[in-house]
Amino acid sequence: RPSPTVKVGVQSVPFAKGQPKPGVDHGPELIKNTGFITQLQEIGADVKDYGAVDFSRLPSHVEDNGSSILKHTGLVASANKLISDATSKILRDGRICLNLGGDHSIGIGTIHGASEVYEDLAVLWVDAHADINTPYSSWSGNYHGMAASFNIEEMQPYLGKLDGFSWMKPKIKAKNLAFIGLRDVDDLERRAIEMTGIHAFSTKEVSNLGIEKVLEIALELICPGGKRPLHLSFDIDALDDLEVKSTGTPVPGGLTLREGLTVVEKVRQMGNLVSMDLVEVNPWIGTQEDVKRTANVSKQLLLNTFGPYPTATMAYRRSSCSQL
Ligand code: 4U7
Ligand code: MN
Ligand code: MN
Ligand code: MN
Repeated sequence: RPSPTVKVGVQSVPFAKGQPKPGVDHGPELIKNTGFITQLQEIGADVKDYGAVDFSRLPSHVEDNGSSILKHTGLVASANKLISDATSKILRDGRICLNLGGDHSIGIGTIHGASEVYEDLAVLWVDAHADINTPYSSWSGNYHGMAASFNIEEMQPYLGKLDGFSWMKPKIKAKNLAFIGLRDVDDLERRAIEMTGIHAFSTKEVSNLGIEKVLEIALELICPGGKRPLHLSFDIDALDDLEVKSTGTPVPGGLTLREGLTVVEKVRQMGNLVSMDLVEVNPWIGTQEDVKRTANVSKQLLLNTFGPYPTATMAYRRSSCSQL
């Protein structure tokens, strides 16, 4: 149980060009409008809102290199430089950096920024997808499906030289990264995982072992004894498509909300979280009801990550006790 004075810095990262569907840049707004910041403050957390990463100087449109299927390489590269710097700044203020996406391509910058400040960073990547395509293996050309590759040392030989990314200093070791929730992985991504030795727990492992056990194993592998600083990259599509409909690439058969809450509770208990992404929430997808539900699920996740006690669990206990 962390001290109630957990210090968090929240930044909106309204970036959508890592994938083709409009609206994901409005994710931060939707999540903030749930009032989770005020609610955390009311239960004693020290939460500061840093506003949005300033993309105003990015060109709104850059012509893509027509000979490549890769989409918006230049924009993704320069946006992530800004994201990396903004993340480092919040961490140097002594706060846990919470990044509200935006599509998952922002993970390139958030993890980079965190790894600049914290040496030996471990990464827990909770997602239906492994996001470990490279500019050569990706068939979609969407950078949100390549975001994990960029910061991994062992992946560098496969990335090639890309215009705009020369500022990056990749510092994450494959053995310090774990995936949880995988159920839609491309063939070449599977090869990348096997080749580099990244730890991967699919939804099959979650049903076989249970989420508690999976987390115990994964966290002990990437940060033995809880001693390494941890970045949690939480793609909302890790959760089942019945829980979360307002996201660009939903996949059936995912984690339940309770399993998702257990992920963040375990991470909180370990006490070494330094930064977190919550990404791929898209309020322009689904019905009004779908959007409301997705927003509420996001809020529950964040309350359970930073709240001094597991709110959902307590609420559940209270209501079930009253029935005894
Ligand atoms: B997300 C995909 F091909 N693998 O590369 C790709 F299936 O951030 C999907 O996890 C990527 O939502 C999904 O485009 C990216 C595809
Ligand atoms: Mn995903
Ligand atoms: Mn993702
Ligand atoms: Mn997605």
